[in-house]
Amino acid sequence: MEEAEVNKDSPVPLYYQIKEILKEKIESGVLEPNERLPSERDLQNKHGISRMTARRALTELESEGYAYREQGKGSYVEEPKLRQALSKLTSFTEDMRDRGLEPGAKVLSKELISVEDQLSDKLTLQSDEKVFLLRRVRFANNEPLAIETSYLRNKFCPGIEDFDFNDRSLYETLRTKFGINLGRAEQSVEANLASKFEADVLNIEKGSPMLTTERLTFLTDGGTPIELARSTYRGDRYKMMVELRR
Ligand code: 16G
Repeated sequence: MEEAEVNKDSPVPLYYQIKEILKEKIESGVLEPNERLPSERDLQNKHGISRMTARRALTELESEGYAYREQGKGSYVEEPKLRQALSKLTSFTEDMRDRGLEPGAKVLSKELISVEDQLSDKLTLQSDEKVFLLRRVRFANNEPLAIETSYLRNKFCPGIEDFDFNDRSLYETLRTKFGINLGRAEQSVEANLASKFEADVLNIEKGSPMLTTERLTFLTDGGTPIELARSTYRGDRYKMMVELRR
């Protein structure tokens, strides 16, 4: 294969050029997931650069989520991030199946509660209205990816607290057991760092980058909120995609 060369006269730093060359190979599939990347020494010899420069290129590739390091062995190509299209109102189960991955869940907590303040306003709750809280770790092919916390207006789905959400989809349950069809949702995404709790549950380092979302979902009338979900996804495994039209 024709190799891209570094340009030593360019104002673009050498480590950056090397990183971009490797990124291009990963994105085009020339280097496949879990394939070994060239070592610091390989890069040094091949491009006539310093060891420091080679190391920096590899370290940055890791921090951008393109590579991972195996202690004493070298750097390897990371699996591509999972894309979540923000234009479609889909469930976690549907998102994973679309990608050929096996969705999974582990319930962390499940209870009927009364809520106040912001949450109650967003869900437009009446004063004595109960909310079903469901907090789950979500998996793809057994890898923990996210923690999702859903607050559902119990009056639309009385008895939902009796279902076992370790092995069933929430949206499917709403549809098939309660005849609830979802119409639209409003969703925000922001950056965060993993707390100790999130890190322990998701098996990542405390302080890892996370994408935190809040989704308010409405019934088909478009104006009645049914679910407020606050979820946090591993930043190294997730990419949120939005389609823009003009
Ligand atoms: C998605 C939703 C969440 C919902 C869940 C249901 C976000 C950003 N999105 O992950 O609101 O509770 O799907 O998934 O939180 P399930 O039908 O697979 O249980």
